[in-house]
Amino acid sequence: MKLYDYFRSSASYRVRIGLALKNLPFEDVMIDLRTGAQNDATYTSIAASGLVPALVTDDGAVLGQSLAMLRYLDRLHPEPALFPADPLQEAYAMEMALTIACDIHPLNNLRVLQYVQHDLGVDQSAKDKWYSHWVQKGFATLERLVSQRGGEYCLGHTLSIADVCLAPQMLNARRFKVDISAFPKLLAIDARLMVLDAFRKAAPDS
Ligand SMILES: N[C@@H](CCC(=O)N[C@@H](CS)C(=O)NCC(=O)O)C(=O)O
Repeated sequence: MKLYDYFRSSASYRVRIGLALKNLPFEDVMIDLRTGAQNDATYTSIAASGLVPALVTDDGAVLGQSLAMLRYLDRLHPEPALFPADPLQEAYAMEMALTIACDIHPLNNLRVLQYVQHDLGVDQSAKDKWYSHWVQKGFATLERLVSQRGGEYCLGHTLSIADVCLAPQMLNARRFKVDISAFPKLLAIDARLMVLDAFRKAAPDS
């Protein structure tokens, strides 16, 4: 497999965690978001969205969307399972994962931040406020959800897709200096995740 990747991309980090948890080898191809390489025709001819990650399977199929990739990998390599077999538990795990992947991350993605800053003329401090606002709003939801359903990890005591999405988003929040002190349960789960080999190996600084 080949992963089109950028070390700081949290969506890519999700997939790197999944690959590491399942111990799957892959070729890592860096697309440098700092230089805009994601918008080059050479990349958009491979990845329709011009976003990272993109996964090229062993059969040569190209997948976009980190959660679609993780679901695909989970179907092919079920251990350890990232999507609970029980339908209700799976829906709970997806609810948390999508709170991050749909309700937080897209609002704070690079192209969105660039648009609000350069096209709408928003200054740096307003942009930072925007960023923090959406992280804190989404994390408040997650903190409530893990209070009800969490344990050692986001959903009980077993790792799931929710944890795979949480750790990268926590890292992003810290990088952008968002105050996350109001989310003690998320902080505790993140601390437990970040001692796991797969999460460390997949981390941007590893
Ligand atoms: N929903 C997509 C999000 C992909 C995405 O937004 N990737 C970001 C990096 S985390 C990106 O490529 N940004 C480039 C840009 O905004 O130009 C997924 O989960 O794969």
